Amino acid sequence: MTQINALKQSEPEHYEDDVRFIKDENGLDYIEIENRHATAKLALQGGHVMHWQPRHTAEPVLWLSKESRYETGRSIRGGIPLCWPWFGAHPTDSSLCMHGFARVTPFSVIDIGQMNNGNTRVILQMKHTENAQRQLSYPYTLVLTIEIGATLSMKLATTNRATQPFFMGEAFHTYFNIGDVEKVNITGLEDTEYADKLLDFWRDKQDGSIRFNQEFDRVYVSTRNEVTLHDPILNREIHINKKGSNTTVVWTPWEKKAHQMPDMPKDEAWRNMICIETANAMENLVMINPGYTHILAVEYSVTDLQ
Ligand code: TA6
Repeated sequence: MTQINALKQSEPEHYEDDVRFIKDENGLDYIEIENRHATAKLALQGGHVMHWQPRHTAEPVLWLSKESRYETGRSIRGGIPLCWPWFGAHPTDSSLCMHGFARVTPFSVIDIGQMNNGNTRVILQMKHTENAQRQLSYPYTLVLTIEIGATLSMKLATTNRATQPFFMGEAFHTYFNIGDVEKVNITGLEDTEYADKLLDFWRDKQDGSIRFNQEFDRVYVSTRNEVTLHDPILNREIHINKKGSNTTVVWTPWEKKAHQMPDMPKDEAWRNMICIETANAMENLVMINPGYTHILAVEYSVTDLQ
């Protein structure tokens, strides 16, 4: 093993676990986490994981727009936005915001602590704000459990507290940090049916692995497959393993659409992100019976290539 690899692979001998609570000038709350396996940062608004970097890999795993705005009621561009209780446009009311309201709703900290394996576990619960109640009057609880270590585990638990069934859509709308969108490829969705949002939801089957040379926005349905993002520039693979999800969404805005988005940089930064989203959408909506809980779960891991 070369000296550099030896340094990169080694973990600090004695590392103090560290959790810092921060409030910014807009009054938004964040938690910064350092443990012997990784560093992370999350915003309490939206239960939004903004940053995660295992110590063994040279670059952050999540992409975060340098033009993102950190304001009450506005979603952060990048990291892992939560789409809940619908994915995409609201099924019947187009006046409601895209991807639901969870990503702009404050979460409270239920628990945070170190685990025996050195990981840090954070448990957050979405608050019942007036804005949330206006958009969804059902009684429910939404709890997000995040485990930060050499892997990143996310579990979004929806409990139906009503007396009738509850239908919903959801996603971890994850932005991955990559070397160049024209150089990466995605495996695990071969032969999977998709709806192409750029072709009025035209249906087709994925032919081989996924590569990019233009805007791409596909909803892969009825798939529980593990997906791997191969990045020859950052010399790593990112593995996405999921449970409780039957949909995987893949999206790059490409240059024109990226430059039309106010919270996306106007330079070539769009090349350094790809969204691979662990979801339940379209024909994969989830029905939760009264008193039951549905969990959307995903685990991210990174393999550094020699
Ligand atoms: O998941 C892909 C997508 O639905 C795209 O169509 C695009 O709208 C993207 O989400 C970002 O949505 P946002 O509301 O975060 O700007």
